Amino acid sequence: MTKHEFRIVGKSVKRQDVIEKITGEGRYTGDYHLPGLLSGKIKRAEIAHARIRRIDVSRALAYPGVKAVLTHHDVPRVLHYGSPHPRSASCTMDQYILDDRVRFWGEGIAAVAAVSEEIADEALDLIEVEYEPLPAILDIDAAQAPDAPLIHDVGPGGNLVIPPVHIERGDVEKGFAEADLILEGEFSGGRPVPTYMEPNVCIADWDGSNKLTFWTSTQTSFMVRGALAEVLGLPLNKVRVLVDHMGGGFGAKQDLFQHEFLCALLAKKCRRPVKMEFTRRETFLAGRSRHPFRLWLRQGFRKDGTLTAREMKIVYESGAYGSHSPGVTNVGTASATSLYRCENVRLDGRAVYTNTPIAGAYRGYGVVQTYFAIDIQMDEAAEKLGIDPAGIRLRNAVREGDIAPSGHPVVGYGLEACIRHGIRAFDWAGKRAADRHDPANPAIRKGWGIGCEMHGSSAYPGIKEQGNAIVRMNEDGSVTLLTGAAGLGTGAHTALAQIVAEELGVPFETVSVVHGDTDVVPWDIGAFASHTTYLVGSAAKMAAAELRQRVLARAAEKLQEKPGHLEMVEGVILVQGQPDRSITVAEAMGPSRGIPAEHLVASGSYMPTKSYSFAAHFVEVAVDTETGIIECRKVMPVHDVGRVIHPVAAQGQIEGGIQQGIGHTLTEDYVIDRTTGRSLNAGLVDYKMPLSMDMPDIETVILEAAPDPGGPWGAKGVGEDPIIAIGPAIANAVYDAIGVRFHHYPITPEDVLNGLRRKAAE
Ligand code: SMO
Repeated sequence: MTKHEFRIVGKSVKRQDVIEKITGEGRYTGDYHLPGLLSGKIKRAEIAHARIRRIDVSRALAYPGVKAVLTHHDVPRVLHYGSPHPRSASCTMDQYILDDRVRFWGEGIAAVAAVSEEIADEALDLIEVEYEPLPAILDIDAAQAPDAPLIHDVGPGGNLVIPPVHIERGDVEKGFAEADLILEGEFSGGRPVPTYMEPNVCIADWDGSNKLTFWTSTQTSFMVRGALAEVLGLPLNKVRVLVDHMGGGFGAKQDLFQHEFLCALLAKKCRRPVKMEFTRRETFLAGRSRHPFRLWLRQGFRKDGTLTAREMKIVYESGAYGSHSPGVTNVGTASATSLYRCENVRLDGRAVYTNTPIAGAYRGYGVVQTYFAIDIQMDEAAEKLGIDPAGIRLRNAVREGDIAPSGHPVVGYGLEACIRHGIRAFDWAGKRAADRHDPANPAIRKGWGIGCEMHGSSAYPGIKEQGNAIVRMNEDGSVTLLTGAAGLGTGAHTALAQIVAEELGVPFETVSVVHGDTDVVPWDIGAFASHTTYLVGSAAKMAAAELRQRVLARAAEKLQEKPGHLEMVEGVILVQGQPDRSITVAEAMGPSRGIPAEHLVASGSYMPTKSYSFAAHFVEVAVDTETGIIECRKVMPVHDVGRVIHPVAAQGQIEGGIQQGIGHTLTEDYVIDRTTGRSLNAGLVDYKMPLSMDMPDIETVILEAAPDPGGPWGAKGVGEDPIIAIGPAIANAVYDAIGVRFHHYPITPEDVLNGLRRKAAE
């Protein structure tokens, strides 16, 4: 099927939820109110590492309006996965709902339910805690010291979250022996936090049959259901999880959070519904950040720029609990086998516990860190060898059929197309030859940089029905799609409706989407890994194709024709070659000729293989040599998405990723005091996200260079990709502007001024 034949796919149709959202009518979890609703709050530790010697809640319990208080004495002592992936290699089981030990400043140690938020808050201050302080481990080095005290009893020891990940291919020594140039460097990065608009929120309500109804803002409703059922000792049909609109997740809302268990337990104890809503501050204290990291990279190159060997050691800082560290460490370490092809690699990846807030899944999942280092060193090699930075990338770029980090061969390969397109469209050669000075301001130096990325979506070994959809043709010809995929605000549900309408042959407006009720919708693995359109979209397409056959069979009965002679276009069923004979879908479904009205249902289940998307980002920066401020002026992100379902939604994803990436690279860092473990900037006053005025001029290019055979009409993921290449592209552009190399993020104005001073002293 060539593109011009699409009716709905590839068009930026009006998003189904857009009016309700922009008029404030759309309901989010925080908008729900139930009769008798109580407010839950969490008492948070103000110490980084300690044993709780005594916790006295009597004054809090006696406070008027307080209905229940929970401490570690009152909750089941069950270890759970910080993230709910069932028995998954992605996560560790190292958290109690409440423990008699504190492992980071801000960890929840007790919970209160009261008739109002204010009373619950006041009651927190009445809880008396006596700590026995333990030595706090507050950085990666301290965690790895030979005599370091252990933060956890579980795990392989040495404060490692999992045994080190080791990947070796080819002959690394031989590779370095063949190199004309060997580069070695150390890299690091801070702690960006996914500042979703909607702070975490949940409501728990138990009914008389001991069934729990649980509203929550999560990417993984079925995993939340599973973890709650397991910890609470309930069968799955006694836990109903509901997710309405969400104000973002960015990976962090994959986890099953402490407050979710506590909310359910408080509601049970009070026999009244309880709501727990994070403050913005709590999203920092108790949310999930990207993993801070240390990375050492050594690579060999031939004179022509060809990579001959790569050796990398990366340590991710997990914080106090494992959360997604196993997955991040595995995915992030393996990512260094690819992007730029290299036969001889030796990689070592670790994640270590520290007494700091929890790092977890965040858009770009371990890959942001490794590609930041690899793409900066690629630029250094280009300079040393006198090769153009885009040229050295074209020489080394992964190719179709190469082994991807997942171990599968790369299919749907579009990286070279992205680089080549950007070279032309950005006028790369012209820009790089241009004057670095800005005639308008003598303090400004301009620079241009490039970064590349590939990112995998989907494929979890062993789970056969990862993507599921049920499509129903109602008696009046309207269509209902049931999906378990959460809508994070990306437009994924609209894309799913487009896919169904396209495949079925009905108008887009006649398809409505039901989601987010685990009692109603088919099982879903969760909305993460950039896979909703790819994975659930494929399942929806399968379901729609089957439903189409069933509708045509019904129409054939009515028309007394063979189903094979019929086609369905925009809700009209036509007899091929007989333009005067047609009925509408509504007529086909409704009663006539003695056939009663009925609805028809079809379902689709899909097990994907790994799919990779590709991008090259071209960036222009302006560095103010007097203030040290880096301004990202222009970005041309060139993305290969295989097949675009909704261009404006895809563009929104890309622009949002660039905004987050600029934040990571230049201003965002959640800072933990390295002597006390205290959070220094938990909130949006001191944590600097880029605002609209900080945004560059973005000229997004979406290519359909290499459709993936596993996605609907070739569509691939686009969610995580845009955050990955922008960081190194900016760092490379800064070097182009001022001749100072930075191997860390965020690159602050102080760093720039210090760098310029160092350079002047050389
Ligand atoms: S960090 Mo993502 O939601 O796999």
